[in-house]
Amino acid sequence: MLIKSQDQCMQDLLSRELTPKGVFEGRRTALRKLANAGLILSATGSALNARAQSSSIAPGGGKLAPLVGAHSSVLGAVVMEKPTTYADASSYNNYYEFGTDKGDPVKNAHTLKISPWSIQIEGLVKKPMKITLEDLLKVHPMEERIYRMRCVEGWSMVIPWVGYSLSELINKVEPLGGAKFVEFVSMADPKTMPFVGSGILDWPYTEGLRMDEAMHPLTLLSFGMYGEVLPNQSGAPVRLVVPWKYGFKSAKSIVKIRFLEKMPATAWNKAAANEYGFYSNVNPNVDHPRWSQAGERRIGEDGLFAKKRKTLIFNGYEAQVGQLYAGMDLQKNF
Ligand SMILES: Nc1nc2c(c(=O)[nH]1)N[C@H]1C(S)=C(S)[C@@H](COP(=O)(O)O)O[C@H]1N2
Ligand SMILES: [Mo]
Repeated sequence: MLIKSQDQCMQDLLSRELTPKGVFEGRRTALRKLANAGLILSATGSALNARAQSSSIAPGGGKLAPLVGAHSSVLGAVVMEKPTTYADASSYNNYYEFGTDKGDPVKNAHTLKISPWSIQIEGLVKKPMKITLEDLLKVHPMEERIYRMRCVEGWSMVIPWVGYSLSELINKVEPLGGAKFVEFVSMADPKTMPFVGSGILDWPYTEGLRMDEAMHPLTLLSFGMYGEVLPNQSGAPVRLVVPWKYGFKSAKSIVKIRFLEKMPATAWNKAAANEYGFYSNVNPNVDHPRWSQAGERRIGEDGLFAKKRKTLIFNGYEAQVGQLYAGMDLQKNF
């Protein structure tokens, strides 16, 4: 995991904005908004800059600055693997609201209306609030984090996200003592999302984390990837990224966050409880009932007949998150 300084990050966003090729008007406007929000922050972002003095490698043929002594603010979480290309990460997606084929979201998600946007925060918190996207962007300086992403289906990518730790937002709303779980609710608009209303899942798409998982610094509230605002198919304008769990835990296009005493139901758990547990930590030793989880196909890297990579426990983040599950039976709490 790499974390870039605020200034570097916004410089990259701005320089990308000046790139004429492949940058269409809608993205330019959105990008300008994100950059403006970031620039307001940069005056107060010096603490972060001191903590994470780093820049980043150029992922996926992008225009980012070369790596200069980068280090992570979460020790040991540096991913040295080659990032997936932007083309792959933005065209091979799971976003069932827009269809179930990997190529459906990129084709269909242009209808997603990402402005205006806000997240309703409610439940067991001292300060429930409806926070607009503009205010969300200002909660904390943006960081770039390069994470592995492992889908439960047996494929993986390496993606440079832009965002900040979800804990920064959680601290702002001051959870009450009784809050033990956090639920995330995705947008579900049948007018703009062709598969909402289909029987595939119980819409809206919902996910959940235990409070300590939600507060873990690796858990990212993401607004961008590859130095740009999120494309719609990747969960614009704001999504979760929980890198040690199967991809479906990382809910896209979030409109509501609820703090709860009890473990919430989740969309995939409701659809098939024996296949998709609440925890869904990446684990090569716990097979899916219908397939092995011991290996994975890295998108863009493997040919059709190439050998799979070995899947790592907690997706390679055991040093950071292993202690969250100390003493737990991971076969039972899958
Ligand atoms: N709202 C919503 N969020 C979602 C999904 C979805 O269908 N709807 N798919 C999940 C799954 S299965 C995966 S693997 C990741 C994929 O993220 P990506 O397309 O950005 O790689 O998003 C997750 N978040
Ligand atoms: Mo997935």
